[in-house]
Amino acid sequence: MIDATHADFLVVANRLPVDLEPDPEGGPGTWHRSPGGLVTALEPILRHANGAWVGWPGTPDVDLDPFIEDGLKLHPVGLTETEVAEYYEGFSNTSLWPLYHDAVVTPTFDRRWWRTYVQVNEKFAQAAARAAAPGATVWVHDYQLQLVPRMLREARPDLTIGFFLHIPFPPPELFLQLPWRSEIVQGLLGADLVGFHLPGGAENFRFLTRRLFSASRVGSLGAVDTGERLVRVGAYPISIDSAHIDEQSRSASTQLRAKQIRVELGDPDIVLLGVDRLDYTKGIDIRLDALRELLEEGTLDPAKAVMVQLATPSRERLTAYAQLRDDVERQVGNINGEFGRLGRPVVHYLHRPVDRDELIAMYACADAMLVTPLRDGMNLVAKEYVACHGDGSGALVLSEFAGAASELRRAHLVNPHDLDAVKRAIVAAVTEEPAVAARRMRSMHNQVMKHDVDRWARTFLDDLRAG
Ligand code: ADQ
Repeated sequence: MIDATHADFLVVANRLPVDLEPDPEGGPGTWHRSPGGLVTALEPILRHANGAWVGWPGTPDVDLDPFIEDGLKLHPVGLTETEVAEYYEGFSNTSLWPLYHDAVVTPTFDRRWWRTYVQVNEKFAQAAARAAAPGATVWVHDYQLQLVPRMLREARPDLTIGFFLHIPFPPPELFLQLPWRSEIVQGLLGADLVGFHLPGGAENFRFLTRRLFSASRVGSLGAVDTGERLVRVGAYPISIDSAHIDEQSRSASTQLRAKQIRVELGDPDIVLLGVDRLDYTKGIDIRLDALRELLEEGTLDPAKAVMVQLATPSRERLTAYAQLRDDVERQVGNINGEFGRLGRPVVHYLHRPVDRDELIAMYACADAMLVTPLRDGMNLVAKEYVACHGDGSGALVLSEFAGAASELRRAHLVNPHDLDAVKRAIVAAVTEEPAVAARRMRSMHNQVMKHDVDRWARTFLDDLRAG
């Protein structure tokens, strides 16, 4: 058991950066690091700043004391099966997630889910209040925990509290549909600094503080004055561990594996790639529709082009996700049934996570990356692909509605609702003159190398502490 009271820097997120793998024999189970940009970026800061992480260990109905794993201090927040169903699957992922992503699936508002969301946010706030040293800095993450800043401030007014939203913050006319809109905005206003990926999200939030609480805007920093306190609001586009990915993509072993993958795919002229959580916001169906039409018209030759679609299982107990899986798998089956040959499908579809080395080799191998979300806070996949093509190879088709589009301006930008435009963008990506394509990729590569996840975290934390 560790001393639970003395972290000077605390990260609070729905999930701990480790997963508990249950022991089939009924033993205590083992911990595995969950790879993710956030933990990679924050780990050095956590280690140097006497930091700790508060989060759910990913398995319901386990009650754990704070512990240290691989040198990181972790404070588990236990959730019951009902809390997972109502706070996480219900309010977070069936109310907020679709509402914040332009209501591409109709959000469901359920008063019981809301009450559980409040109750679980209170649990997280209390765990953070117990773990933080006097005057500590606390960084709260994402849409599952929007009430925590205010709850935590009430319990611990001595703390400096930051909040970052990893998904888009919707336009006011959508947000105002939420029956608990005032409570959510009040919750966020408990922070000293509220961060979004894009200036548009920050502006939407500022508008709501004026509309709901008559808060006034102050100064050029975009702070809002609640009457009691100043709350700063800003845009902090997240990124990736660019140098590491760049280096790994250039290594001999990655390059060799990339060549092998191409051979395993039947040595096609064109390899298209999609990498996503299997989520209805990601537009996987759109790119498959575009591919099918390009094959039907003969613009792409099934003997020469293949597509690899990696789809990590996600939120599988939710109806919209089960439906999406059925739809995507039917589309893949249709395309392969019609255009594949023995031993040579057109779409290679893997419904599972792929290990990091293999993923980097796939990025390196792909001639064009298809990133076509209907709405996405940032989209790290687009940046990871770009980081793997510092040599100027490859091409990126990118939805205008991914946050990444505001930085990756030289991508083949596309409106994912316009199927003809998606088709044109794919064709442009695979036919562009190599020298022109290389200029695009190099310029985006420079951008991603300069703006990495470390810079993102430090900028946010510097601004938070400067307040
Ligand atoms: P996500 O919606 O999960 O993140 P994204 O930003 O693309 O979307 O991150 C996904 C991560 O998972 C990437 O690092 C990717 O490499 C990895 N991944 C996806 N499929 C994989 C597979 N089959 N195998 C292995 N790895 C896979 C949310 C928001 C985004 C925002 C991030 C960070 O929805 O908009 O960019 O948080 O803020």
